[in-house]
Amino acid sequence: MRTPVAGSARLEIDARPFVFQAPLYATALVIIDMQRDFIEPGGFGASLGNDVGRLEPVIPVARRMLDAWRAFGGLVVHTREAHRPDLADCPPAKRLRGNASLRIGDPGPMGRILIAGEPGNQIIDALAPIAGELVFDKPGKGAFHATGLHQQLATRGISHLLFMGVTTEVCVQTSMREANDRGYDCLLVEDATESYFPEFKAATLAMITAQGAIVGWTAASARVLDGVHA
Ligand code: TIU
Repeated sequence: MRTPVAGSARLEIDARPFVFQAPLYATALVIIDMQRDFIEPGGFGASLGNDVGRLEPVIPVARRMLDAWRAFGGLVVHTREAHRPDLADCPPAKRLRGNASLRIGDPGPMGRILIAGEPGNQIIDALAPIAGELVFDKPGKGAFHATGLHQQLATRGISHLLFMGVTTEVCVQTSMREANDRGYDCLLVEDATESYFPEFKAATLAMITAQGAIVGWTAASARVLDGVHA
């Protein structure tokens, strides 16, 4: 279970483009879509023609961040990109887009692609949620679209979000922009997020922090952990 965080614990992170400050009790760690569908062969990411091995280096970094955040007693939120088995929450435009070898809902080696409850839809073992953490199935790329995330964060007094997960320029960036528009201060942990396309990751980090943190902040995981003053 989540242990109550001390009221005086705070973050002061040496981030880009400038320092990111927040009370620990008002900050949640949001882990986007670290599910087998994107990270292992035979899932949605691979069906789109991507080299899923590119995402692997993120796993130990995300695990270190998660272990530390749990030890600090901070709120943890996990998301999964997931659709209902009847696909009622999957717009045909999403299902039919592109030239995937397997489409959402098709049977694959890890069960039906991107369907809630299937083996491929599970968060990888290294980052599996524990009691007291929030888990949201999201039908869109953004974590706030058609989920109760905003309300759940509001009832817990959360105003600041640390983002990790995959993929940087798709579900992570979309979620961070949604959060920014809802009034959260957001920081993306640079080495705990990855893309199938390195140039897209670099561009995302740059555009988030440009124009005086127009979308938010970024920092390496070591800077984030150095910046927690419990
Ligand atoms: N295709 C791709 O890069 N990403 C997704 O489809 N979903 C997420 O980013 N989770």
